[in-house]
Amino acid sequence: MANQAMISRRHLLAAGSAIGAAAGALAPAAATAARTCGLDGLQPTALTISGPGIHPNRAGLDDVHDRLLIAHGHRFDAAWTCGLDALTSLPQHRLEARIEYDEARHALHGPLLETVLQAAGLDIGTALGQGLWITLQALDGYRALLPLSQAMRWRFLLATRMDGQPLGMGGLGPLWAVYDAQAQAELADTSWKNRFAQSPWGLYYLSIGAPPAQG
Ligand SMILES: Nc1nc2c(c(=O)[nH]1)N[C@H]1C(S)=C(S)[C@@H](COP(=O)(O)O)O[C@H]1N2
Ligand SMILES: [Mo]
Repeated sequence: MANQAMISRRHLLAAGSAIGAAAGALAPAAATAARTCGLDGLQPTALTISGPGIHPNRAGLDDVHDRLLIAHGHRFDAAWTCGLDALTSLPQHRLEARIEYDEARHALHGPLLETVLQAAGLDIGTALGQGLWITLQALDGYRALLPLSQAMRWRFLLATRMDGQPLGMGGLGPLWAVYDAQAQAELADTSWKNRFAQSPWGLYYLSIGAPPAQG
């Protein structure tokens, strides 16, 4: 663990301008977030998280590199980002749940959303106290928006594997935000298919923010 942290720090220091500069300005809690995700420039970004309480390890949106985020209408001045290896090196959770597509039970593995948000520096208690919401943005443009309190109550998993197989691009992956839809009492009156509306496959971006304005 200590060794891993050292390697990550070395990568971080070698990673140069934006990341190095951000790391220099970080408080101790944020250093943990940065350590969790040593960007060595070899792994593509798999997940980006922005919003109040997130400890950034990258700068704001860049017109050249962030095409999909921009196309999907997202804006931020700083964010936390990491590759798939960093996510699979976090504590892993196993969820066995009946999924929508074949209505069969499958074993899903990956870090809990809560764990990932904490790795990104978020103080969950503070965020819940502020009544914040979370947006889960998928590659195809689909997005789910729900109170963070609901996402924590449903114990969202960011699955990277199903039945042992990595989830991939073109399928449900590389990240699939899932929960046990059958186990949620508040979904009992919802039709089977509609219980999965908050479960974006191809997840690539999370945004923490204020509740949506009442329409
Ligand atoms: N990326 C992505 N995830 C998604 C959706 C989608 O269109 N794209 N649809 C949602 C909805 S409304 C439901 S009911 C389930 C199943 O939708 P699907 O058949 O489009 O996967 O996935 C959810 N996750
Ligand atoms: Mo749906």
